[in-house]
Amino acid sequence: MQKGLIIKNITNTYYIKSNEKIYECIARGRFKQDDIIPVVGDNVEIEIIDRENNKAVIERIIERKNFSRRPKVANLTELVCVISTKLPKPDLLMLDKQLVFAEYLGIKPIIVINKNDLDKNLAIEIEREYSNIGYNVVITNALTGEGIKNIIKKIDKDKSNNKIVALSGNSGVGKSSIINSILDKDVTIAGEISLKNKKGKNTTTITSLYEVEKDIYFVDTPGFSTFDINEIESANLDKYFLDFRDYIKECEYQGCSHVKEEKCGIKTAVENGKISKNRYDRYIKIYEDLKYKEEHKKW
Ligand SMILES: Nc1nc2c(ncn2[C@@H]2O[C@H](COP(=O)(O)OP(=O)(O)OP(=O)(O)O)[C@@H](O)[C@H]2O)c(=O)[nH]1
Ligand SMILES: [Mg+2]
Ligand SMILES: [Zn+2]
Repeated sequence: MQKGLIIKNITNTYYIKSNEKIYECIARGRFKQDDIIPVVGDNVEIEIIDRENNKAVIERIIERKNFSRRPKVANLTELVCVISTKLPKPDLLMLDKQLVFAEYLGIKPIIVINKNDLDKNLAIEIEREYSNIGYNVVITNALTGEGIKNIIKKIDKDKSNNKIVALSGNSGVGKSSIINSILDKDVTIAGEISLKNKKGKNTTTITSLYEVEKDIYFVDTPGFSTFDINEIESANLDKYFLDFRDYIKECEYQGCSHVKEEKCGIKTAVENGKISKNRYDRYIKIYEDLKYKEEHKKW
């Protein structure tokens, strides 16, 4: 048995990187029975069945550190949350949702403010707001490459594990442009088609990992610009707002939702200017959205 990483999945075929080779694999039938299917990002054990043609079978999925349902990816280590200063204008509600999702997965978010050429002052303003909370923020121009290397610099390289980095952000903010700029060339995995075509548009329609540096992979998730946060429970949402953490304990009621309750530490912190009113308002929006979906869920 040999360990490997699923770098690509097309329906029932998996491409697994193991000892610097790519194996074409199928999964053992029992995974389906157990209602678990291997996904890109999974660490697996494989048994080689045809050494000449690099064919193998997935025998075991090693326990996942985290899992995203939509898009399906396992073991993310970093989430790069991208917004742009203009075209489209910054969607901070979406940004906060993605930051919350990163906390939920237990991974590090990196905020990228792209298209700094279109409104530098706005980029700096947003950078200030989020770095004050404690987030890592990088300002970029994906067309010139300015700031792009700083994204890679923010990725922890201390651990020996693979880094699996996903980008999220509304359509048009520049995710593909950022990946292309990082790669600085058309990257191919074992004869795989290139990540971009002449227009720089994504041509792949399957989830794949692209190795941008040794053991640092970027996930390409075509068809998904942002991660679905609906699996987060509204009651846990406050824990994923970093700037709320110090004040939750001052709420009179345990399980305070910080919406209508009196004697709420979060509301007091907003009044005293310790938490930004805008962040609080976005918390309420996300909270009510999750709550509504919980109440209208069809089982
Ligand atoms: N001015 C400017 N334009 C940029 C920058 N980065 C990307 N663009 C342009 O913005 C447009 C959208 O960029 P994409 O990289 O396709 O955006 P995306 O986030 O991948 O969009 P989807 O794939 O639809 O989710 C393209 O026309 C890019 O050339 C930038 O830093 N400055
Ligand atoms: Mg794109
Ligand atoms: Zn409260």
